Amino acid sequence: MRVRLLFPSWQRIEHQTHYALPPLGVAVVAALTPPTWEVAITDENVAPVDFGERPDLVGISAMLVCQLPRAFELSRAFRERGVPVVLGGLAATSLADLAARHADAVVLGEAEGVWPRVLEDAARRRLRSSYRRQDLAAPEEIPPARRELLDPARYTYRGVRMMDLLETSRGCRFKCFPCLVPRLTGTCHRSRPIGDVARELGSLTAQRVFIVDNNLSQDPEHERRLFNAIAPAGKRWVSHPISTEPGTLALARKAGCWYVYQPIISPSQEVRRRIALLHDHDIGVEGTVLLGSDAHGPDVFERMVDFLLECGLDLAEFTVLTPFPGTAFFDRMKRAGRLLHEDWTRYNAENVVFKPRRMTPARLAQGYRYCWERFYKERSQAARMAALYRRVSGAWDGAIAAPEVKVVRGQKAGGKAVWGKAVRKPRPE
Ligand code: B12
Repeated sequence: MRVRLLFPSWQRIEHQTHYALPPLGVAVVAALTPPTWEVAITDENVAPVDFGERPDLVGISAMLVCQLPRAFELSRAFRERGVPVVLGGLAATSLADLAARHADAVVLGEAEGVWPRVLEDAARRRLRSSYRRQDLAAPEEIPPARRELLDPARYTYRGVRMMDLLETSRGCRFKCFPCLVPRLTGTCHRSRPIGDVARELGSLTAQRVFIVDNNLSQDPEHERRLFNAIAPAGKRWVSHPISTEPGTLALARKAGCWYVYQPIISPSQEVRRRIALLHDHDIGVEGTVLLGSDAHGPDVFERMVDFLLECGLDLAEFTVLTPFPGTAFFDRMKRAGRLLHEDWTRYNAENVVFKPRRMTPARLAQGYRYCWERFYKERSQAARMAALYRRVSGAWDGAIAAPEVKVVRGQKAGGKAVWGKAVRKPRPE
């Protein structure tokens, strides 16, 4: 029996650098596939889907809601050819009823403990319409992902190998209002056995890694043990927030912490303090800046950018606050009649999809563009990125900031913003 797993493409955000990372969800699902099934993966972001293929089952992963419409198109194409389709992933779970209308079966939540059962039913041609385990997966059940099914040569940016993804835990005890994760993977922090994580990290072929956990600072003692255990792998990694207790920061740096994402919703002393502490430990900071909260008026944009520049933030990713389905924020906006539409392709944090409280949607959209342009006016994204690369290794400087690479921000190619035109052959790290 053969199963093909698909990761649908989605429209990239104009101002962001356009790159692809090897998807983790499908690689974990592949690892959960029993040996009686032959499994293969297509990430449509880097390779075309072969519609001529006739596997016994297609599994489609929808992580972002803006991926869902494409997931449904792919599903329809295979079902029309007589191939049963199972949908799974965070976005499919958060819009379960809609997803169920577009597939033979939907897997809600985690695949651990469920996927082998789906395959058994598929083999007997007795798929149920939906599958969901009652409890959350024990962290020991999370297998090492089958990344070898994804071709690393396809995941490069300007010739440099992109990061591999790794998870060390699931769930999040912080219930931040715009975040989907606690609702879907629980508010209990489930850490994988540290030995499993260290082994998996050591086995990665990429030198740089994105640790995708929601927040590593949820259990500071575990965090310190984790950092000690992963240090020998010699990788450089990026993550969501870590503890800023100085002892832990020193350990993080020794363990290879390169930069961390810092959510920023308002200019505050706490944000300033965190950035300074991380910089003191030679760890970079990329701000994920959310614009359009109920507290934000039309004056927020200028204040925000001035503040970020003054704090010396390394990189900023501006996002329009978005009520993603599955969050309490979405429910609140819907109840209040503040959603402008439910066109999921536009729920990507680049478009205004709800009525802000203290300004018009058009003003928010304009302010969002202003922030991108103003923050990167004096130092382009490419220059800032290059500076960040220099923090990890001089070896990468040439690949990223070579003088002959002419970087033209905002230049359009086929409707998309590009950074520069240089195309290089992938080089080993
Ligand atoms: C990695 C990541 C990214 C990467 C994705 C790279 C890649 N190739 O995968 C990048 C950096 C590109 C990214 C971008 C964005 N992201 Co993101 N991202 C994540 C993150 C941190 C991890 C996802 C992951 O790998 N998890 C680990 C795997 C193992 O879990 P999983 O995918 O859920 O898979 C499990 C199950 O869902 C299931 N499953 C999955 N697929 C399938 C398929 C089948 C057939 C079955 C049966 C089961 C199944 O089984 C797996 C094992 O249990 C999540 C947060 C999170 N913790 O999940 C946010 C998250 C998915 N991102 C989010 C957001 C908001 C964004 C951005 C919009 C942010 C921004 N403003 O830029 C952008 C996209 C913008 C754009 N248009 O380009 C939101 C989701 C929003 C939404 N509902 O659409 C999340 C949930 C973060 C959050 N806190 O809310 N992201």
